[in-house]
Amino acid sequence: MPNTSGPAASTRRQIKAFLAMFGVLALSAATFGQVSGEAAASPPQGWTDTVLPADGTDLVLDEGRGVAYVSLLAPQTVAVVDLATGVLIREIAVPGDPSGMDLGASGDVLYVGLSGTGAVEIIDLVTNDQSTISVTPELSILVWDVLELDANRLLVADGLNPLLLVDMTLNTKTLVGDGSLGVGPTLQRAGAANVLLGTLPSASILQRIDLLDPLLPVVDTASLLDHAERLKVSPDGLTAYTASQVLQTNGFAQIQTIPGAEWLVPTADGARVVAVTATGINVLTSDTFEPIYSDLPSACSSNSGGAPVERVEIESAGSTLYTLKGAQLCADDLMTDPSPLGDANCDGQITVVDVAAVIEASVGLRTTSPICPLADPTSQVSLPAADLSGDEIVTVLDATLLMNCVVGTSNALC
Ligand SMILES: [Ca+2]
Ligand SMILES: [Ca+2]
Repeated sequence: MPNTSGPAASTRRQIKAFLAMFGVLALSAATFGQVSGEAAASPPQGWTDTVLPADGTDLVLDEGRGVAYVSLLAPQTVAVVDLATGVLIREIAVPGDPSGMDLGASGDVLYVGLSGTGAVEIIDLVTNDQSTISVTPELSILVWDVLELDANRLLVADGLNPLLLVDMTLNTKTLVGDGSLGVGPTLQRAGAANVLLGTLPSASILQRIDLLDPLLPVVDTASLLDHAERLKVSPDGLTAYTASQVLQTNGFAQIQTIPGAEWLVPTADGARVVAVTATGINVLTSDTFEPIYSDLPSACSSNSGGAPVERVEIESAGSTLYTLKGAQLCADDLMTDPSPLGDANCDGQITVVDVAAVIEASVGLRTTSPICPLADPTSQVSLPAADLSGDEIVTVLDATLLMNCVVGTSNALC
């Protein structure tokens, strides 16, 4: 029930008087239109989406060199793209169809699975030397993915068989795992003790391999998951993500589902999870899955038609999301507050409604929130959006500055 008397009502009368002073109370928000366009968070400054010579298969970020690697089947090359600008710097030719890739822990070696050739290409990123290791006849020629276990050992997957453990020092090759592995496994490290495999949608199986046992046995299996091939693992190795599911690495008990998510990607600090949906990007806390940002427009989201999203990666600072979609590599800024200055109620428009909200906040009738969207848009304002004066508090000065914006009186802020 709304307040009709007492201090709150008195304050509301003062607010009405304030607004009336500007002669705007009777005017609807629509009269003023939108001062600012829709909230936009992408792409990062200086970035132009990359158009690759062919569809990409895998995406690896090499932040040490400030580049991304994209494997390109048709020209049999690995594209090297500048992470800051999106410029295609060069292509590295490989002797086969490049599939899954892995950047070694040293940061100086790129492993590239070669489908159709039954081999792994090892690219020394310091010297640019290349060498090739055959993984047949133990595996088929359809090498799908490769993962470095340590500087001497690789795990290699083809579409159908157990994995192959390649010891590059001892020059040995050993089949590991078991014959029940599903089709097209994606390999991901999960902490020091585990490797996870996520397979293609036909079975969509997750498996955990115990690295502490020399036989590398499969110790956990879960099936019929939501796109297990989109497997991601939290930095601490304890949480696995499929397209829309959050699971414990150990045993695959489900922690949470995120309806509508097509990809779930944890940030390197473990604090956030980015959910890519058909309509945009949501940033959530990783513990309680509370929204931090919702429906950021994506430069390359899967709703824009054409090729499916093949890979999604976030760089370690958590500020940029890279999306490989067909022959396009896109980047989205995840850190920009999507609420423009003045949009105190986080609805994407700057109107007289925001002025009223800021006045209410200035007299204690609303609390401030550090982020959009607001948990309760009727009792909160976004502090970054409401604080036009930049002094970290919301006062009547902010309301005055905002009113100037809304009525079209220019100031430095609008
Ligand atoms: Ca607004
Ligand atoms: Ca202020």
